[in-house]
Amino acid sequence: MFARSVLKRSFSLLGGAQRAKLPDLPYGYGDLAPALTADILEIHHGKHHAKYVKDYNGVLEQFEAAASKGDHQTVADLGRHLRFHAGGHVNHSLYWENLAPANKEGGDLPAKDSELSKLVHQHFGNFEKFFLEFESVAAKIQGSGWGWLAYCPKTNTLSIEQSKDQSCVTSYGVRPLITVDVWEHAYYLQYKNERPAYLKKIWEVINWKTAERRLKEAKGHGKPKENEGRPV
Ligand code: MN3
Repeated sequence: MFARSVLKRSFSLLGGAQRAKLPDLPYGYGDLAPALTADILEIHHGKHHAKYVKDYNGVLEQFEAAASKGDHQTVADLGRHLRFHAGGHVNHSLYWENLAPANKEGGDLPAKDSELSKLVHQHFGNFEKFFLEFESVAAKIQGSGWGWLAYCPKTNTLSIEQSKDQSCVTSYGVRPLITVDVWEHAYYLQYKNERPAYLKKIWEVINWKTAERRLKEAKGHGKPKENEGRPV
C-alpha cells in the first residue's frame, strides 16, 4: 500500500497523466465462436487493441513533454494522434464489454417489460427490425468505423449512428449502448469482405445486459444537476 501511494504521488509530482492499459477480455478468445473465431479475437484484442494502447501511451508521453516545455505547436500537432489512439482504446473497450459468449448471456434480449426493450419497440417496431436497420447503417460505413446504438438522455430517444475511424459517438452528444467494430480487422479473417454477414452474426454474441447498464448510467448522466436550468 505504502509503495503504491508513493508511486502515485511521484506520478502526480511529474504531472504524469494516467497511462492506458489493455483490459482483459471477460471471456476466452475462443468463447465467441462461431460468431467470431478465436484467431480473430486473439489478433483483434492482443495485437490491434494492444497497439492503440501502446501508441496512445507513447503519444501521451510526447504530448506531456511538449506541454511541459511550452511547445504549443507540437501539442497542437499531437492532439489529433492522441484523439485517434485514445478513441481506439475506448471504442475497443466498449466493444469487448458489449459482447458475451452465446451460452452466457450473449444474444439474450432484454426482458419485454424492461426500459430498453420498450425503447427499442418504440423506435424501431421490434428487435428484428432494429437488427435490420442497424445492419444496413453499419454496412454502409465507408472505409473503417463503428456502428452504434446510442441513447440521447435529453430527448429519451434511441438512434443508430455511424462513426468514422476511431471517433466515438459521445462526440455527437449521445451515449453509447452498443457498438460494433466494422474495421476490416474485426471480421476479415472469417468473413472476408462480407461485412453484412459479420453484422448478421454479431447479434448472437451481443451482451444486452451491458446495454441495459449503460442505459441506466446514461439516464443518471442526463439528469439535471441541482438548480441547473432554473432561475437563481
Ligand atoms: Mn478494431
